[in-house]
Amino acid sequence: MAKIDWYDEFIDFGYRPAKTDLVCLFYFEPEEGISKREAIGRIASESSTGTWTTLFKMPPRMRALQATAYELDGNYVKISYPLDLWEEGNAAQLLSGIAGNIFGMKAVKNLRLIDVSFPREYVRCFKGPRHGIAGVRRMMRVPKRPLTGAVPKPKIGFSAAEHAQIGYETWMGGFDFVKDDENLTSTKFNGFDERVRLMTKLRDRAERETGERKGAFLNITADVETMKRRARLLADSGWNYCMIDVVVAGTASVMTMRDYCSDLGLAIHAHRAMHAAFDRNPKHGISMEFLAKLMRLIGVTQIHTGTTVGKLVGNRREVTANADVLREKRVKPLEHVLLAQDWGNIRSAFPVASGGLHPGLVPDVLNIYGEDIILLVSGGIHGHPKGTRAGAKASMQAIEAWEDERTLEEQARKSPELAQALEKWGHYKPK
Ligand code: CAP
Ligand code: MG
Repeated sequence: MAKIDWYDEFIDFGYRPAKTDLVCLFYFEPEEGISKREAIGRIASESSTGTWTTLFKMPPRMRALQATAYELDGNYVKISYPLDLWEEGNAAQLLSGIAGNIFGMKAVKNLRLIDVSFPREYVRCFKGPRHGIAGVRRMMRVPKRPLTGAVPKPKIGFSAAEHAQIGYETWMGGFDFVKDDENLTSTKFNGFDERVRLMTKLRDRAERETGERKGAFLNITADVETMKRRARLLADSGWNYCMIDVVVAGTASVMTMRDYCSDLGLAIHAHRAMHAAFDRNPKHGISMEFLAKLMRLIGVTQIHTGTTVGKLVGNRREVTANADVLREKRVKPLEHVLLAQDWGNIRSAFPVASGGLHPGLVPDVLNIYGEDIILLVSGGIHGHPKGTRAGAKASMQAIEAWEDERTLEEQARKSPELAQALEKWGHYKPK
């Protein structure tokens, strides 16, 4: 009988990846009745040059474009892809291959893309972040400590004027940034242009009154032409950042906006809303570590990476791995979690810790991340017994305590705002 499929031709345990190959690490579980070999052959085939059946004609040179499953360790497999499969500088095309049809294959019950090691030749075709951590620190004139910010809460519903006023209070409490929430763009009650106009006025006032640089992550997420118009308005109004919901906007539009914003001198705050739809189930989907890596590659300045202690999912191991992927020049491999990555000339990106934080949790977060972090304390400043400004002050006092290696309780003796925050929340971990 004629052979029906050729999946086994995508497996070679003797293969050693070339330096120019792109290597993926997957976790997989075959469907009942399917062997591990059958499963990994299908993953390698469907993500590269294969199809479900043998073909009448195939030019022999096409063999050189096939992916190879070359290392099997329990339910983990490494697959190597020749560089020529991939278009230079096209992250969307990459995802259609290594994170495309394979997630829907009947033969595979669960499949998770854990990490990808990009060869230098591939990395070189991307621009990465325009500023890097050092560039942002220069821009904000904050050489050392964690950078701080807050979202007005409740997350959507304020008028532009109310929003700007809360922003002003946040800045006056000592914070560097005011952030829009992910679902606030331009609404009837809080139009983008009006928000920018009012925020600009109050930013100028806060800068005059404090002598500090004040910034904002204003959410431009929309179709690309609208995002461009909003980015121009921000640059014309003297802002140095914009914010994009990068998962829902998609890699193609983020790449376009990276270039556009870079010409305008704008850094990009990346909110990851929707990430948990594909990274929460540890057996299936795409890891957060890889999303963070992809976003650094295509050039966001910073991206949300979890807190461990706050209200949203993400354990310490994952959060630390995310931070390494974003900040290190050379990422060390970690079994079943990370592959080695040499970033070459790509600049670093900031991790962002947010979600359910308050002053009492600040030292926990900083113990995990260190000081190269954007720390967002939102509900945890607006819920302060004395209001937003006092809440921001309390958070800055908590940072000071951490920097000076004092406990929060010791610091609270000379910092009344922190004392009030601790009275309300203590070290409470929200759910
Ligand atoms: C934080 C936040 C962010 C989350 C997103 C919110 O507010 O603005 O969207 O941090 O999650 O709406 O929840 P709070 P992540 O500080 O008031 O909780 O950072 O994990 O992507
Ligand atoms: Mg939010």
